[in-house]
Amino acid sequence: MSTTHLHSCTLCEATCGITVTVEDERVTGVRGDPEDPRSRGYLCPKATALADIHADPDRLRTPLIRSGDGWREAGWTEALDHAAAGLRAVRREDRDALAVYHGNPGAHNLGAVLYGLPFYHALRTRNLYSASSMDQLPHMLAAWRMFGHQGLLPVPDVDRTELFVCIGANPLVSNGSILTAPNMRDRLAALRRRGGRLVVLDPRRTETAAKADEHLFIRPGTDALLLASLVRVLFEENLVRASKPLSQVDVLRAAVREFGPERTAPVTGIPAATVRALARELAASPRAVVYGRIGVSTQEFGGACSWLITAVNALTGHLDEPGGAMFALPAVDLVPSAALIGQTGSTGTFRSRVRGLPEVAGELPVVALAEEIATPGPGRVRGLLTVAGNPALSSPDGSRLEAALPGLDFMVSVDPYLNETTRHANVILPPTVALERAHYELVMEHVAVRAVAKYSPAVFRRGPEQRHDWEILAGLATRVFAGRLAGRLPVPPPEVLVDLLLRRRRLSLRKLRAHPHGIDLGGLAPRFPHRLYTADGTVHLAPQAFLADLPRLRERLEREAADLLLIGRRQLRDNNSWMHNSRRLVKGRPRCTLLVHPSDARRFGLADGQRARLRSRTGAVLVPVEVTESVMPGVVSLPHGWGHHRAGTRMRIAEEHAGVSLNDITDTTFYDELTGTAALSGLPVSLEPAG
Ligand SMILES: Nc1nc2c(c(=O)[nH]1)N[C@H]1C(S)=C(S)[C@@H](COP(=O)(O)OP(=O)(O)OC[C@H]3O[C@@H](n4cnc5c(=O)[nH]c(N)nc54)[C@H](O)[C@@H]3O)O[C@H]1N2
Ligand SMILES: Nc1nc2c(c(=O)[nH]1)N[C@H]1C(S)=C(S)[C@@H](COP(=O)(O)OP(=O)(O)OC[C@H]3O[C@@H](n4cnc5c(=O)[nH]c(N)nc54)[C@H](O)[C@@H]3O)O[C@H]1N2
Ligand code: SF4
Ligand SMILES: [Mo]
Repeated sequence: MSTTHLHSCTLCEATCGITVTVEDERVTGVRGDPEDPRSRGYLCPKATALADIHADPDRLRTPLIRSGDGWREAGWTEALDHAAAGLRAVRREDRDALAVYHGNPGAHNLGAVLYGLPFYHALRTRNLYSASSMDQLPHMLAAWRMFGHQGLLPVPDVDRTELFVCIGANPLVSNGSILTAPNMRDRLAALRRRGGRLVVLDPRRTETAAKADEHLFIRPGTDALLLASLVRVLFEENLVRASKPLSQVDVLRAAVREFGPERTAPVTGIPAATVRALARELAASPRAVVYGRIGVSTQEFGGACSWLITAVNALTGHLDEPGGAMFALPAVDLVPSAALIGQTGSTGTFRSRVRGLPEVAGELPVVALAEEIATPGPGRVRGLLTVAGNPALSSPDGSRLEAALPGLDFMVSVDPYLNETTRHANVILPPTVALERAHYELVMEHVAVRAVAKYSPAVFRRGPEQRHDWEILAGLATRVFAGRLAGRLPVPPPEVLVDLLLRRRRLSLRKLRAHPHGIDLGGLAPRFPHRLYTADGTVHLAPQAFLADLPRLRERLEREAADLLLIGRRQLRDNNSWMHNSRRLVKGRPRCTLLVHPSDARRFGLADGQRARLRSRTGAVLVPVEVTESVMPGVVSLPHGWGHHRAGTRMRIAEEHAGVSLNDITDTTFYDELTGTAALSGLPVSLEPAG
């Protein structure tokens, strides 16, 4: 007998509504739900892989405890007791000796959000790390300094804008980031149909750039210079048209004076006339928006980029205005709740032990993790809890981190796979996966172009031997804090908390169950001034911390740049590092290739298909070369998340398509000094034919 279930795909930020058909405990189809108010039937090829993950024989379903050189399966009580005892022993004398790293899928997981985050904070360790410092921290810091709250992340109003300037993002492949807007292909096509323009600034002619009206090749890591020039032209040509209360306008004017477009053009590669034309067009368009994502946040000047993008939007009257950069209003709004408990943002309240790197948003930057484990002395990290993260492949200089992990006294991983990271653990606690658990989208709703309240029950009942992330995290938390009492402490399921949170918007779980496609709560609308959290009710255009970073940017103007820079690349059928064990996602031509411009291929004596040695300060990888004009001269591109050849993992399909890990050659000393965010893009490299 076949049954049909409504759910949401939680693999990426788009959070598409899906219809899953099941026969005999097997998924027979995953389709887009045409009645989902936001995704309206859209799906990308990854959604069907939800079925592969569910059925994957390599996926762990019972805990593993390290035993000699191998593993033994254990029951949950034993595994949780063992894990908690190990964690307790590590933090007995020094709370900071226990580090936590939590990764990306945790943000798409109701149980991990509700039970993980409070647990990590309750551990009161300074050594709290996450994927944020390889991702959106610069956006958060800019939001905090400019709007008074790190959770107020601007979302481009893509459905109403007439000029979409997309810098360092490839939404046609990533499906949008800090932009929950499924089906970007149709949305961008609609923009052009209504006479609007799409302008893309990217060192690679991406899938999005190929659909744009204008694509500008920009040299990696120089966007902040271009943005400073844009701001300067706005002032110089009297194009400022602010519509919201702004402060520090004159300070900003003075700060960007030295970044004239004629001066930055030779460094960015964008001619001064183009910068001027873009500034005029932004100012003249009634509805326009500048949007930047990973390409601008995970680079040397990530903080400056995020700041200046918002400054441009504000100065041209496109902040909190239809068609501009706006703010979502989710059914469960965690922004005021966080403000209520004083969590609007922070930096520098403490520092990392070894390099003295400042905390941002309560976390230390991931570029500090390996050295905190490897450097001897008081305060050394001796234990690690990883939850939904694979820093061995995802974090800069991952191989160095891996080399440090055996030096830990104890490591626990909450993860469904025995992979490059979890193979170092003492205990692996495998949770259920997406189709086995209920979902309510708490996090992405804060960056969605339409607010939708949707609850989906699990498609499959979890096996009696399985546990959800929330059960595992609550099980660990109670054992770490309450010791022997643990088993007897009742913990409410996430549904109880969601129901409570929903009631503040006169919604309830019951009501949501009656509307299984989701309840549409409307699109983006102006939110200022009541949603501003600055003390004076204005947008701060020139926060001191950002001004203080400008000398570093000025130095970039004068620096002799390396002649070959590495950038990353996301591909439609990848999801960072962890979905390569799905046959349908990895089949076809090997995708872990290095894109090289023909002029560079000639210069380094390389031909298409040949293997090359790509070297950085930290290491080298051997990669097949793809010669193409889609990257700019002086830039090479390699996707991240590959490198599945490590011994001792259990992902048989991924191993057959191993590729190499880009993060084997990235560098923990290359980061944005303002925000601590890893600079994963714009890394100086060299290239030569391999043997
Ligand atoms: N060079 C380079 N590096 C990058 C990036 C880049 O662009 N270039 N991008 C960065 C970005 S933006 C990010 S977000 C990070 C991601 O960094 P991470 O989050 O560390 O890495 P992922 O590859 O997403 O690994 C996710 C892990 O979670 C596990 N997992 C999957 N589902 C679940 C679940 O439901 N519960 C639990 N407990 N575990 C689960 C998977 O098995 C896997 O081990 O990578 C960063 N690294
Ligand atoms: N298919 C797929 N979708 C994903 C993911 C995935 O791994 N695969 N990961 C998810 C995650 S965790 C995230 S955070 C989002 C990211 O979402 P996006 O940011 O949209 O994704 P990317 O494809 O990394 O886009 C970054 C772009 O920046 C460009 N770039 C690199 N360096 C520079 C630079 O210095 N300046 C400029 N202007 N551009 C630069 C790159 O060429 C690339 O096109 O995607 C999410 N969606
Ligand atoms: S775009 Fe693809 S991966 Fe992302 S939520 Fe939608 S179906 Fe899932
Ligand atoms: Mo990310």
